[in-house]
Amino acid sequence: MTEPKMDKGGATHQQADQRDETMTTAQGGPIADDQNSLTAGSRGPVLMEDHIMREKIFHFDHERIPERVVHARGYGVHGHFELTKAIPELSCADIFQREGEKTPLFARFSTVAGSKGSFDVARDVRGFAVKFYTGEGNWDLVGNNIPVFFIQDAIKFPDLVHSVKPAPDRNFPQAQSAHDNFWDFISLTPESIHTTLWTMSDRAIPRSLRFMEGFGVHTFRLVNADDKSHFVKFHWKPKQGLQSVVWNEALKINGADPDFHRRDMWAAIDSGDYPQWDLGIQVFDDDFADEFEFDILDPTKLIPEEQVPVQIIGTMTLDNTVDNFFAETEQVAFCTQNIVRGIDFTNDPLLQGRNFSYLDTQTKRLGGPNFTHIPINAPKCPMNHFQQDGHMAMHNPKGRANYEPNSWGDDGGPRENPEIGFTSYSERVQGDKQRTRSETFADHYSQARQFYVSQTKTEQNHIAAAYTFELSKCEHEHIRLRMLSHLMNVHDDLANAVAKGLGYTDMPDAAKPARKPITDLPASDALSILKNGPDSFAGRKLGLFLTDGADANLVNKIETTFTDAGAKVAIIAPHIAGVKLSDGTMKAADETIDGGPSVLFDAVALIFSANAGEELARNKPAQDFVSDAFAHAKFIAWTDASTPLFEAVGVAGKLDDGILKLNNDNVAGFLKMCEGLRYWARDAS
Ligand code: HDD
Repeated sequence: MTEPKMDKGGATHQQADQRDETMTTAQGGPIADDQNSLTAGSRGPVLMEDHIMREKIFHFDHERIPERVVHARGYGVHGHFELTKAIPELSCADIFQREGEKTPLFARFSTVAGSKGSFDVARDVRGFAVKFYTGEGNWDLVGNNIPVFFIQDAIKFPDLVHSVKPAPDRNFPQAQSAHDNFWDFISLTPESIHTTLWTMSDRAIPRSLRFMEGFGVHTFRLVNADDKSHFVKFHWKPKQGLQSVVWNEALKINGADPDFHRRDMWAAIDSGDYPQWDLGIQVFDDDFADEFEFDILDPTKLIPEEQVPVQIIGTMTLDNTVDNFFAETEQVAFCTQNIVRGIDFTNDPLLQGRNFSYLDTQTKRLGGPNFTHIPINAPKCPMNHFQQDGHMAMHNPKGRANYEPNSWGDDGGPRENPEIGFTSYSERVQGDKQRTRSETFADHYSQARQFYVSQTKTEQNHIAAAYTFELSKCEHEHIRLRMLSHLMNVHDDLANAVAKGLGYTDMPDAAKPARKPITDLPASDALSILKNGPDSFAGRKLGLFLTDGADANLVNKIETTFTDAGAKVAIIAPHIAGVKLSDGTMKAADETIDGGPSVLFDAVALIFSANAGEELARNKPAQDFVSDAFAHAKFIAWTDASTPLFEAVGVAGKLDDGILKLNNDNVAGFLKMCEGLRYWARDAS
């Protein structure tokens, strides 16, 4: 017999060499016929003794495990973290000691509210969870793409999640917050208002998982070898820059490609365009914590980067897709309590509750306490303990000792090690046992206002439009008005814009704040997406719409110019077989007009032969291609042949500086324009 083979997904196969290619039962028995059940005669009943068919169907019946109660729809990929700045003075964590050292990791991005089969570009928070397989055990940084959270205390989490998920009687709406239950809960929970500013912003509809930030949200501790502690907040900064889509576009993307984000991640890694994020830390001490306007234990607040700068200490590179989605992405079990020596918790009540919840949920989801034996969850450093048995035990110690202390000497198994073992930071704790929320958590509007004033006008408009959209989906007026009463405490402009959008002329009374909001917090540029976009089109995608006879020189020049700049070019054509260019060469298509609407691309170019324009002007998907690109403020390149199509959709009279008539000499100029990603002046008008 050969040694058992272990694949990445964790299956072990004990197969004789000569049977490597032979299909077997799970018991290893070779199968002669996998097409037909065993029957009594060719038209007779199926026999109970058909152990092959019964085993196969039995296993199929058990293929599903409970989906995550939140963050069910996710996409995981492998990568590594490279330390660029050692921080031994701050933390003795092994991962932070040696510059240039790489630590393997697994990252899973997710939406929160939708079920596993929902669509990718829902308006939602995105999960941003990273499992570092460090030399001293696994560290899970289970964050989001938004630095604040809806609630301050974990005891409210089931209510928050119930409110956003489909209502229990009708089981809709799926994967969205635009409904009464959600806004009813939010409007009765003022601590959530700040986070809704973020979820109503374009942060909640990212263009790609590659183009969003990540945040550890809570304040954690870094502890050095002398047991000196600093507070820390963790940040992930995408090297690709920030970018989101607009709401009308998101709605259409979900129809055109419900897998938009996962396909984008898969394609980027598959083509060697590995996404990268810098890991940043905001480090501060007790003095800062005492002076700061808000409580650093309150997860509904952030610390502006202008107040505590983000120091970059390393880079995460995602460079490998999974071999098996179930084995890796589904079975990965993140737990906030997975920390390592040198990192510690704080008393943030949300974090403390999470530390209970994740272990509990993994036990249920993965069926028992041995989920740490599954390869994706197992540490990659040595692991020795006396935990034993249970469902699916796969690491079973040899020998007699399964307890300690014991006196079996060298055969006695693992021993404690005070030198490198985990010790908790010895924070002084005292107080009365009670159920109260600290007074220092009571300001719910100031940072919401700060977020709003930090946005560009375009982004402010999008926020107001999003509240208007969501509240318009609420059937009950008292819920809409209650939300308006909160927005009045955030900013008059926002409240007035939403009231106007909803069609109200009389404003309700403003909600009574638990603590008077601070109205003069300075704007923080770091909070805006548009102020932090990339200055290149690299990693973005041009939709190149062609017909037979399109100018070969121009087409080839566009392709080379954009791909040389690190962008992708997708060819859209009337037929999937492609088009014959003016020089007689064939150009294969990636999409047809029906399957490749402009919402799937960051910018578009229309290169038609002279006689194709009239026909396309009567083609509805072609019309939508142009009118959507125009409505979504995209840069558009065209030639004369597009004129009838422009006329058909009313764009001909509105040519603006985001629309460029293309020739062989200005392709580079078009690329330069596209580096702006969107022509926002059109959006405003
Ligand atoms: Fe959570 C999953 C992030 C609050 C309970 N959470 C989950 C995931 C992410 C987050 C990224 C998906 C992990 C993966 O990809 O498998 N959660 C957050 C953040 C929070 C937060 C950033 C606030 C700062 N979560 C939170 C609270 C509770 C939970 C307060 C419970 C009291 N979260 C869970 C969970 C999940 C989960 C039920 C569902 C599936 C899972 O854990 O593995 O335990």
